[in-house]
Amino acid sequence: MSQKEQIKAYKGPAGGWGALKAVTKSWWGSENAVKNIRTMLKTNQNGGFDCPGCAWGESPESGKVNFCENGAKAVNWEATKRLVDPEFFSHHSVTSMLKQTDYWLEYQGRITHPMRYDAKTDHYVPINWEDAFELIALHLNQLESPHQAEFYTSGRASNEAAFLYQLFVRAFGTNNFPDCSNMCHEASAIGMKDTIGVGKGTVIFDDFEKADAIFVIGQNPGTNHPRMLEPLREAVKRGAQVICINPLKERGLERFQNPQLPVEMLSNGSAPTNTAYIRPSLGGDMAVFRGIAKFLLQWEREAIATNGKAVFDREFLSEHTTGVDEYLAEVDATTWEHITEQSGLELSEIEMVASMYRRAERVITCWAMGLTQHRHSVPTIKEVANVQMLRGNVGKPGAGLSPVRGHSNVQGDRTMGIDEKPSDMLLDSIERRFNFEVPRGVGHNTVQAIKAMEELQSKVFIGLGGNFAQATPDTERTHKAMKNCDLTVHISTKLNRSHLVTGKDALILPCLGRTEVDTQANGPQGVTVEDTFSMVHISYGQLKPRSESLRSEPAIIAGIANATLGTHPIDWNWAIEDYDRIRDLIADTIPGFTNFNEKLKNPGGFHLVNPAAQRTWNTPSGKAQFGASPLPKQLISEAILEKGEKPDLILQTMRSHDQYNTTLYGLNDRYRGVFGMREVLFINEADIRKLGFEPGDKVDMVSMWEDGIERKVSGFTLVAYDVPAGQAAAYYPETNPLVPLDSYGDRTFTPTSKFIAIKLEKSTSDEISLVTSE
Ligand SMILES: Nc1nc2c(c(=O)[nH]1)N[C@H]1C(S)=C(S)[C@@H](COP(=O)(O)OP(=O)(O)OC[C@H]3O[C@@H](n4cnc5c(=O)[nH]c(N)nc54)[C@H](O)[C@@H]3O)O[C@H]1N2
Ligand SMILES: Nc1nc2c(c(=O)[nH]1)N[C@H]1C(S)=C(S)[C@@H](COP(=O)(O)OP(=O)(O)OC[C@H]3O[C@@H](n4cnc5c(=O)[nH]c(N)nc54)[C@H](O)[C@@H]3O)O[C@H]1N2
Ligand SMILES: [Mo]
Repeated sequence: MSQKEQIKAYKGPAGGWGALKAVTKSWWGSENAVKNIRTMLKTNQNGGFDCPGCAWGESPESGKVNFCENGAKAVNWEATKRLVDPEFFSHHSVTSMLKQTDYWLEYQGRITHPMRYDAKTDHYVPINWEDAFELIALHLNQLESPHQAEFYTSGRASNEAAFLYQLFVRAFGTNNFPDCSNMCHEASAIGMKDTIGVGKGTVIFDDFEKADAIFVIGQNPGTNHPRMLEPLREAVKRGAQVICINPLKERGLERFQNPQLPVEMLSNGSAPTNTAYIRPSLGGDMAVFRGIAKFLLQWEREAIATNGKAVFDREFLSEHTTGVDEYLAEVDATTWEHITEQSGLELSEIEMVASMYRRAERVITCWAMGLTQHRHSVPTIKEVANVQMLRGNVGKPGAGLSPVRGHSNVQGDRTMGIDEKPSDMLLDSIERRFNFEVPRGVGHNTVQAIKAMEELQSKVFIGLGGNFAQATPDTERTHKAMKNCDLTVHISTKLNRSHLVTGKDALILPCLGRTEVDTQANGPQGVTVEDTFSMVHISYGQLKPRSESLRSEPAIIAGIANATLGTHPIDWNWAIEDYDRIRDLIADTIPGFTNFNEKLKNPGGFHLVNPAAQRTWNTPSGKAQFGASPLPKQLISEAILEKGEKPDLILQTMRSHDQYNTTLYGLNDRYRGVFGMREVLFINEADIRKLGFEPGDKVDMVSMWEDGIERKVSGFTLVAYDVPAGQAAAYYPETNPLVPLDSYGDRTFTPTSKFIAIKLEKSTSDEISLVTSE
């Protein structure tokens, strides 16, 4: 492909024929087409399986067949006919596979047998399940302390798997639960807990139909939550405001054509998905919301002076909140100059958005990684909550806070106790139910787990799903840390780079995917998940398992637990004979799950009550609490500035349309007009020239950090793109080597993947970096 063919502006709406074409292609591409169409139709329907894509929810009443292009890709990717079997491993040494791209690795298909790394031959060789479990038990039981093991979880694990896993790990004796959530919505959980007393979103699907205004902040739903586009454009249609805050003009946030509406498809119609679009600097959102608050305060004072209509919801403020005076004093103390400088916006733009906010009686604020992956993400999210509270936009229909979750069960995993800093309530409850002394100390999060392995303190790594080696920051350093381990274990569906970054001993344990029938002693089993709106529902796999040797996640956890702990504190093998038994244990332990099995009979599942949505505040004061933080003085680390260096650009790392986190379905990014390549840097054309380059040139990126270590990726093509000056964007995981391990959010430890200070250099080689660990 010539460069001209690789970079082409995309003119159509999001969704539409492009999406339908992509779905069809993905059906054929999976080499399992007919069955997939049948199973697709069951996605998100009662009796079918839950889409293994994103965590967006549906109205249980809608009864529609709900799926999207990227959900189809996720299903087909899992249902592939290609197999990674023992013969495959006999042909490919670990060293040879390390030279392949991430795309190639996963494309090889589903792993069929448990495998053990043989360092002498540098090949993975088959091992039977019982021997694999014994090997893990041997390693775990010879540790000096249970805190020398790390137990990672990715957000696809079901509630049943997650509950068993945390019970096993706590019975083993540690709270070392690094998880993908540490890199994802950690700031949302902390920020909301501080303010409204609960770390989950307060809205449900139906609220979107009632809102007068919806904010979509730092989120790209056209790619990452496509089913969200329909409620957005419906909102625009009925005259509500949809206000997008994003430095990039994302296609899905501009226009959408619904592939499930024949008339619209045939007439090639499409509808707008926003009524206003403002484009702040990376990390400038707290300043935007501080600006909105400052306008509201100004208008409230004018209203008081003229006896006009109140701007604030005074009743809500006095009855339900504390700290509003301190907060407003902080708003007064923030200067307009600071707000415009940090937000990168004109004051008139903030004023426009503030007046839209003011005119709406019911406002929902949605956000994702653009807000959570910054150093000051917790105060940013609190600022969004502050603004919402000023007008009582929490705990009433059509209004609320809506962090839009990533992985399909990332929220459920936390509910089940995958948490390195568990509440006493959870621990007390486990102790009461299972009669053992649970570990009380705070365990390791993702960043701390990497450091513990680096320092040889942690010696065993077990991953329940995910791709730890590639999803985490500072790739070279992280790979070295993992290689220090005595044992690495990955419970996975597909081959990925984490399997190749082996400890002295290493295992791959292949599991069933959510699309597959899970048969245990008492017959086929369903598993449950919780979506972003706290709806819990059951999911039944439909496809025949890709290999007879696969085991379910709960069965694998039970195998490891049984080998390590025997029948303490439960008979693990008994528990997995029928997952109703696991759900009964959950019902006894986790608040909101009483009569769990009974409640699941309800079509569409059941809703976990969110106290804040009912205006009950589980905070120390018993009220919703304003947080009064000053805006950061500046966003770039002081230590970098002190060195007298200035970055060329601030880089954000994001997802293309053809990927699911570290899983790459293809090399295109249709809506951004990039085809057949991923090593691209989106940058403003004027910036390209200012820095002495031409569009299409190849560059190396070097990130700047306090420790003076050189972090570099090579061979990225400059793409002239509509990005605000001084910013750039590139894909993750290729850019993860640039993210310093110590550059993380205050209190969250979330790597600052949306704010990396970089310099550009003319590319020294034609080679592109593959993110390998050689
Ligand atoms: N198909 C598909 N679906 C997915 C995923 C996937 O990889 N593929 N991943 C899943 C997961 S785990 C997650 S967490 C979600 C992720 O969903 P998103 O958060 O939508 O994912 P990103 O691609 O990281 O996009 C971040 C968006 O925020 C904008 N942004 C970046 N920095 C800033 C900033 O400082 N301020 C503002 N206002 N905007 C900013 C970017 O321009 C981009 O549009 O999606 C989930 N769903
Ligand atoms: N630079 C940068 N880094 C980031 C981000 C970013 O925006 N920028 N985003 C962060 C975010 S939001 C997240 S959530 C993390 C994601 O981090 P992870 O959740 O660790 O990564 P994934 O790529 O989702 O994991 C993919 C692997 O999961 C396995 N898998 C798939 N399905 C199943 C299943 O059903 N069961 C099991 N056991 N395994 C399965 C497959 O083997 C596949 O290779 O990455 C984070 N890292
Ligand atoms: Mo995520």
